[in-house]
Amino acid sequence: MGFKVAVVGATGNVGREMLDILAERRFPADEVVALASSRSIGTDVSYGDKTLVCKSLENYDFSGTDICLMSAGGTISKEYSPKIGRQGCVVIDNSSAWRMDPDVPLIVPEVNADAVRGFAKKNIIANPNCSTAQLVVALKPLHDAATIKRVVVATYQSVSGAGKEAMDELFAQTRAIFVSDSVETKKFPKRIAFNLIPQIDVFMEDGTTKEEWKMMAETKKILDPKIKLTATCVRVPVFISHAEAVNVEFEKPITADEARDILREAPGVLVIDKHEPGGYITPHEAAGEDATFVSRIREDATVENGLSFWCVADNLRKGAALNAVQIAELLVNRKLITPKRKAA
Ligand code: A2P
Ligand code: 11C
Repeated sequence: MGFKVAVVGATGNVGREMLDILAERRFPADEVVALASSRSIGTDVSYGDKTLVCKSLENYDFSGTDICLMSAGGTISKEYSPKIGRQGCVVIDNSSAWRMDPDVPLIVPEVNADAVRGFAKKNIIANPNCSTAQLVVALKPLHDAATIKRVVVATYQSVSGAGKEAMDELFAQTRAIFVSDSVETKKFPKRIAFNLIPQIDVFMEDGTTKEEWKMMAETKKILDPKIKLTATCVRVPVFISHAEAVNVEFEKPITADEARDILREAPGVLVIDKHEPGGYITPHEAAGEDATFVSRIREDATVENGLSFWCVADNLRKGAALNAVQIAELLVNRKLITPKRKAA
């Protein structure tokens, strides 16, 4: 018998991607259920070559469900994930609601798979923020080789990270500018079309934004609490994939050639790094791909043991849906869960 899997937020950017990836990777599911708000009851969503009809999350009985992939935002997750967990269904949550809870593992399978063992306390496992996920995939092998002291990162984040309404806003504004119509701003604090916005999520008291804080706090929890990290997170008028300009200071010497060789062997990483025009990966090329692409690897002579690189990944896949499905695969492959429905 296979597993029964529910996808909550099945009509959203990440939820749709979760369904695609479950089908693509042939996750051993006997039954997949699509859930969203009551507004979406009856809406069709694709699961491989099948069509699922959305049901409402409210009052859904999870007692026969093994795994719930949850991507409906933090407020919904805070309310529902503990209840679902108590019904014996493991929640893999894509929101920020549980990431810093000491009883909830925060997992990127290529980086800290062993930490998943602690999931049974609440039956909740957290998926990191998209900008953190790709960063730690690239940092982990370098940290193992030369011990990271400090990271300075600037992000270039696509609008899909802010949900499907945000993608519609970039499209509508771009169109409005071309046809000389009035430009409406709803989801973003300023115009995003043909512009950049140096604010993602709300401001913290110290002037950083919550997105910048998340990158710092989540990297510490997933990779190493000793790593110092400072981020500047910027929204760019790109639909899919986040890019990051990363500068790293190490304790031990490491050359660009050594880093390139290490990254070429690293799980989840693809190095595309030719010193010629176009010899690097851009967000457009990373969209729809599973890898975290690393390019522009070079030594930084302004600090001792410094390296800089460029890192790009599909934020809806490695940054969200793919990572969540990989966590589900980890539970299955390590036999940490078994299907509730047994063979007759
Ligand atoms: P719905 O389409 O019914 O509103 P995105 O982040 O791309 O905007 O998607 C958010 C997802 O979260 C959507 O699938 C949305 O469903 C879902 N969602 C929003 N509110 C709820 C709710 N109260 N219960 C269940 N799912 C919800
Ligand atoms: C963005 N990184 O690009 C955000 C989206 O904590 O899961 C994901 C927010 C989160 O807007």
